[in-house]
Amino acid sequence: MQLNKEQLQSVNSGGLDRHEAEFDFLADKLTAAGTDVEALVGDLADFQVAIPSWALGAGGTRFGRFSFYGEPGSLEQKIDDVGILHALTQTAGAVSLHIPWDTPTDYVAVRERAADHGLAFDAINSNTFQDQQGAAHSYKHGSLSATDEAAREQAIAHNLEVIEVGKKLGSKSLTVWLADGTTFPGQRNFQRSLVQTEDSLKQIYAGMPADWKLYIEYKPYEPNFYSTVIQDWGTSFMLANACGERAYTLVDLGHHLPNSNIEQIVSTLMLKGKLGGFHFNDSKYGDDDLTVGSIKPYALFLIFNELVYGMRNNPQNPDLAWMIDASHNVKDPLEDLIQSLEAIQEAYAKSLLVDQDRLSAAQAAHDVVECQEILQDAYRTDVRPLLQRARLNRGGALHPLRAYRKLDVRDALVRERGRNTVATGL
Ligand SMILES: [Mn+2]
Repeated sequence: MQLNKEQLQSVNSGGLDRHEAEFDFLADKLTAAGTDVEALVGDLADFQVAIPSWALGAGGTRFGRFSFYGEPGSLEQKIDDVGILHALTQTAGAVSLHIPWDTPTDYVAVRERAADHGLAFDAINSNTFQDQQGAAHSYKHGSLSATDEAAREQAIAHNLEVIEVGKKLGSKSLTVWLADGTTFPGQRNFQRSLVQTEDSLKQIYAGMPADWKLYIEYKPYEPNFYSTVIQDWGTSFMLANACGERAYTLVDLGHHLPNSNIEQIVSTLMLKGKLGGFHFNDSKYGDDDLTVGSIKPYALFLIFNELVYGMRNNPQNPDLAWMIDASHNVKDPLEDLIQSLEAIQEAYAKSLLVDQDRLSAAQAAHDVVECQEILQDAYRTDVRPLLQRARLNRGGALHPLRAYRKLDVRDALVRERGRNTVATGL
């Protein structure tokens, strides 16, 4: 299934006059305050976020899984779903695959299908957190950190195979997230686990093409509840440095202990030129995988403020790989992703409004109140007309969620795929 420009134009038409009025009102105000509105809208239109293949179906918890109707049952259908998101929002221009869940059978056809939707293949993800059917060795007691040499070799070989898949699709980076760790004190030797992991990552790094990047994700707990081998940004940063220049830390918003200062983490990493990728989601308690911006939108804005500062002031840091990493248990996955994309664009737009020169002057004058005012003034601005303009300029939907419902996209998917579907890989 594919949405075309005519369908979008017809659902947009009724709302254009109101949009025009709201945009002009906001643009006048921002221009008077010294903002280059056209440049800002251009920045928003250029901002693209990858959608992971596993976010297109209903996820589950360790207690159960309730599937959603019309879920994509193949890689081709997953690409179609991201195509729908991109047509509506014009900000989901890439897909992030997971191997072995998404191993293509026909690479040419898969590449053509993605190109048809205007999609690129972003970072590719390996999986050593579960045993695959017919695998010779189990990851029950670790993969890249395993003391069992055969299991460790198998995990390294899997990552090298994932790189080969990515090469054929045009990916330029590999993301490694390790579930390795322990659930009970004394279960394993911390130092040995770390040494093994570093050695494994170095072997994977050595197997990457010269224009590829390695992203090392971290997480403090879960599925192991006493220790995780790559538990925090410091450990990831240390391992990235040990691997080499093209290895970076990847920050996932949900992979922190409560109240961690994530904006300071991204700031430090960008200063050191070592922030490679970013996974968006939101959480109340832990790695909840909730819709971006649904719980702590101000924290998201503060993080974006540091990301924008880094993008402007830290040429030593590479362009970032942006991805949504979320799971949907009660919502239509596509509606949830539309909400997430909107929240990301909103936080980005607001952070672009922060007057960095004024903030710098207020900081120098130790005017703490003024510093807070500058940030909150940007945060309190309703930037949605700017997001709408960026989408319209690229031929997207004025209101993506309303358009999705008006065009009965989910019904069309159910007609095409059936009601009792389960997304592959979940
Ligand atoms: Mn993640």
